[in-house]
Amino acid sequence: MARIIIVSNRLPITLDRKDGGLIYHPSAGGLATGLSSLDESLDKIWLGWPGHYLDPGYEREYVEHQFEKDGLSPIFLSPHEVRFFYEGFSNNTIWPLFHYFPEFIEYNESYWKVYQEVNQKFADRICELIQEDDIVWVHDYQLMLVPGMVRKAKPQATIGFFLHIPFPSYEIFRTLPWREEILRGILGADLVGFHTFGYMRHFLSSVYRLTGKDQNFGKVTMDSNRTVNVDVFPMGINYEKYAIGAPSDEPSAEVQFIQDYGKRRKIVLSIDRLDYSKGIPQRIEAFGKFLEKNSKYHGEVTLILVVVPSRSNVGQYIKLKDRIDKAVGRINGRFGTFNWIPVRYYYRSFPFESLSAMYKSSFIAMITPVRDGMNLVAKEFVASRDDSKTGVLILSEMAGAAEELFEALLINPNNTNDMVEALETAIEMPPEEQAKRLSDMQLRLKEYGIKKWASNFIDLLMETKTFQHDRRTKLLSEESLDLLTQSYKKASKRLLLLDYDGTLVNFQNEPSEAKPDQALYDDLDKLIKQKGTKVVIISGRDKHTLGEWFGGRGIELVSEHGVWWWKNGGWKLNERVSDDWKSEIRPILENLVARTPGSFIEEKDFTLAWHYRRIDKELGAKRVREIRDGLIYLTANHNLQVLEGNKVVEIRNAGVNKGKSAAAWVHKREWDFMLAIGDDHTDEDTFKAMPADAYTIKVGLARTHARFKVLGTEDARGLIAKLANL
Ligand code: GDG
Repeated sequence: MARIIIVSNRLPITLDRKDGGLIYHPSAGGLATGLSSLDESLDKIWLGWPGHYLDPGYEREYVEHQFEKDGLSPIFLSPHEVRFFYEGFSNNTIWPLFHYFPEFIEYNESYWKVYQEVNQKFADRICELIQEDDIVWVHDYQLMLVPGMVRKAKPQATIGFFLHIPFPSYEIFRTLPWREEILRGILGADLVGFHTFGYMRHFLSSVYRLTGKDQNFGKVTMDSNRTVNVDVFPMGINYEKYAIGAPSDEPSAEVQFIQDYGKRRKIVLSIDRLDYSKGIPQRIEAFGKFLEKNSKYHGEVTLILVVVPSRSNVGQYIKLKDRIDKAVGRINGRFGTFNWIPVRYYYRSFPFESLSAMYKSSFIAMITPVRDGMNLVAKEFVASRDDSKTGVLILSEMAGAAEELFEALLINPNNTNDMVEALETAIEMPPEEQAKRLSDMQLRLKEYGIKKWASNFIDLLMETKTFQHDRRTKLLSEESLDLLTQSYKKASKRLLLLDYDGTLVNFQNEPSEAKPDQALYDDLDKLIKQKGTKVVIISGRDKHTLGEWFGGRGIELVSEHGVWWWKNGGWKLNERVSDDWKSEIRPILENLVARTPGSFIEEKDFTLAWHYRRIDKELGAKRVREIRDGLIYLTANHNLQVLEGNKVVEIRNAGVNKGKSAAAWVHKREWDFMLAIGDDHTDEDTFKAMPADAYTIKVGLARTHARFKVLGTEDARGLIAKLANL
């Protein structure tokens, strides 16, 4: 039976010590609920840190045994690891960086070292547990290297990764000294998920700029030709849980107080973990200004400020707590009366029944983070108003949730006046408008809850895996390779048509750098020495370079896609083509180069090529469009074609293609073995020109007319070497 291995920093159960004994707190977080409701046909194993240090020995074994019954696999961290991996790299480097607080970032080599070690610890445990058909789902910023580490040890594993916090813009991300390692870690997954399209866009842009890997509809192809699918999955909540709330037969004293209080006063509710990303001091300040401006609401409106303790060992959080304490004191001291405390402030967490009572009894939820991956509190408030259809959500446009909850009063958390106005609008909002806004949001939250979020992710992960599998179905297997070599051996008249760039050698920034190496020369020499073997290199390269590299070695050469053929020790024009158009087109391309630093023109006899491998992708796309539009009349008049290749646009005579040359070679004599290898779309013409029983091999996993695929140039070269040494 297929299993899902969920991997997160914390387990859904937290371990603690009380009066010398061990106790467990179950975690009621959204993730735990969502994943527990996943497809029943999947067995689940949850791997993570139990939140408390235990010495190796009896206690650990006991806990492991206890947890195993619930499908939990604890990873124990030492106090040093917690300090450097969790508090250090995760919370003092990545958290501020990804939430746009550069002033709080600590770049520390020792943090990074331990972050790698702990990620490896998680990866090793996954590798111990994983079986064929298992799915691994890794969560969040503490474990960004894990997908890459598992991929290295288990290349065929099915791995998903979801980031719960924002992914920052490239301009911020690039400041991280270990930025490429982090990206490559995440890219070890088959599917990478984010809360919003904005985060996905930032991630893809960093991937492109830092690794050079481009995306196509969210799919990134890696060196190994594996595809990584990147997509958006806004996390939902357990809607029914909040809509229904806690059982009301025996409400606690606290719940009763909250309910009564809500009847007497208009509650503005604020709930967050203690964090500088949540904008708590700014919110208190806005509430103070609101009171200053609106004395008519004194005694009527109360801010209930719940701050849940978090990361209390970290310096920034201690300072923040102090700032909040003082801000609350100032407002209560200034506006409070004997029977009204303007801000009721709680620095602790509440049981679900109290939380639900607060959601149901408040009139306004004021959720104004300066940056937040999603923010589930906003969604929980909206769901909790399912029955009453009253209440108003004030939400920061910097929270991921704002993309879905656009009927909320959206504010900029750095604009105090904006927040004050929103409070005024909310308090005066007519009941019909409250109901309309809430119903629209509720409909969406009900439809896309936590269960759908989790199952959508898993379904797409499986689909991505199937897609990868399909792309690999044509991969040249050992058996096919054996058949190929056997029929090669048996044959006496063999034709080999080989593309050069991207097939026999890898691409380089400068075309002139992609030179043949000695091993390639040796193998080609051996091939042509085998009786009855004809080797033809069919390339888009200019004739000078191709002639310099391969001329006079007994290899047949075709350059510029078929314009020139190498015959009797020199180049002969094979196609009726002209180059009188070049003087008109060249100045247009030169102007383009002047405006696009990093791009350059390659001039061949009957081709002009504009290369843009080194320039920004978006700028490249814009320029390609300009070339197409700008040349439309000129190319029609001169019977030219504009062809987009791999980071190059070529302008050349229409009607010339590799397929024509290939066909000419195919029909030259009665071959009893034919092989064509190529990597890009110009080689598809060659494949099409070959008879059905010829061996046609595509380098790379893209769609092809070829019968077989190999992953990269290494495989193509391996095949050539094998034939050469038969
Ligand atoms: C990260 C991202 C993203 C809060 N106080 C109490 C309590 N809670 C519960 C809430 C809610 C959860 O904690 C908080 O979730 P958030 O989404 O607001 O924030 P983070 O913890 O920062 O989570 C965030 C999230 O991951 C999911 O991907 O949305 O952007 O930062 O469920 O109800 N629960 C109880 N008592 C409390 O006092 N019982």
